[in-house]
Amino acid sequence: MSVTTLTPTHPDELNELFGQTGFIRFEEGPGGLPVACLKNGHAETMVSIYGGHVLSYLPDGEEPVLWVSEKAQYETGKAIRGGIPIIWPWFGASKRYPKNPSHGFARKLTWDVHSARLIDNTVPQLHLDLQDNDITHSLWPHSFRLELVITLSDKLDIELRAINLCKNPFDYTAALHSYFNVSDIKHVSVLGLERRSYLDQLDNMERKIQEGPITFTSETDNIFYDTRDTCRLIDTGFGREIVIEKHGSTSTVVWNPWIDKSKRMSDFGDEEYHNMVCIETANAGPDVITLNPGGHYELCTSISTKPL
Ligand code: TA6
Repeated sequence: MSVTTLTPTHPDELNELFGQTGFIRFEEGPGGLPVACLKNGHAETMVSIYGGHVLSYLPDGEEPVLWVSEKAQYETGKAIRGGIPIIWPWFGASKRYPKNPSHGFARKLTWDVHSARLIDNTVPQLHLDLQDNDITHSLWPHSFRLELVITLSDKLDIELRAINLCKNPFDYTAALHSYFNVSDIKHVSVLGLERRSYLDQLDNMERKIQEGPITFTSETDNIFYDTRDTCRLIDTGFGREIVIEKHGSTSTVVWNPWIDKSKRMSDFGDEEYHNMVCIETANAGPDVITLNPGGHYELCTSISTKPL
């Protein structure tokens, strides 16, 4: 069952329609997938039209902020390991449709380019859409539109707007599943979730409380809920902190697969867990969003860096 997109996917046609000389350019990316490259005086970012997937964020003169596995697969029908996968309309396994793929379908479909523009002649902004189609209907019986707006200023801003086009309400969970690049997992800590409650996905979703800063000595897979807090990823090896602000999100998921799970994933190098950590801006676990007919809801994350 194939679905064609509303807009072209060849870079030449996309540049003709949406290119912004010097700021937004469409190219053939990894695996031949069409990507949009956004750049300004501070940084550059690459976005795969397939999956609506931010692949990189590189502030000038810095180590990459996002991590992508060297074993990532860039094939339609597969999720790209790294960057910022769009998790929608369910986080993890679907309770209602348990046979459906984990983490929903949005990251495994080609999105449409809605528009590309330059704000104040310096800030490139890309807007992608995903509309319900035969494939989504076979997995989830609702009409919707997702609008993904990516803005590159001195921060990387990502807004995922969900719109209910049905005659009935629907529930969903979601995440901007950000993989961050770190010098070494032993040299990092996460601030901002102290004293927050979380569900431990490795301990039968046991409810626990985070005492101090999060550090990593084994597989970690925690859904913090009822938190609107900004997180800070402190990396003493790179001498920087990554600041993860958020809006429209009451969950933050923190994940490192560590040794055994890394080995079980074919698109994840056995030793790559040393150099990544996921801090995901989400609405997951008990934080379910209900959209009424015609309603919309925005999940937003804003990523920036600061020297330590
Ligand atoms: O966000 C953490 C998590 O739910 C982990 O349990 C792990 O499964 C990760 O997502 C990656 O999931 P994926 O389906 O992309 O392999």
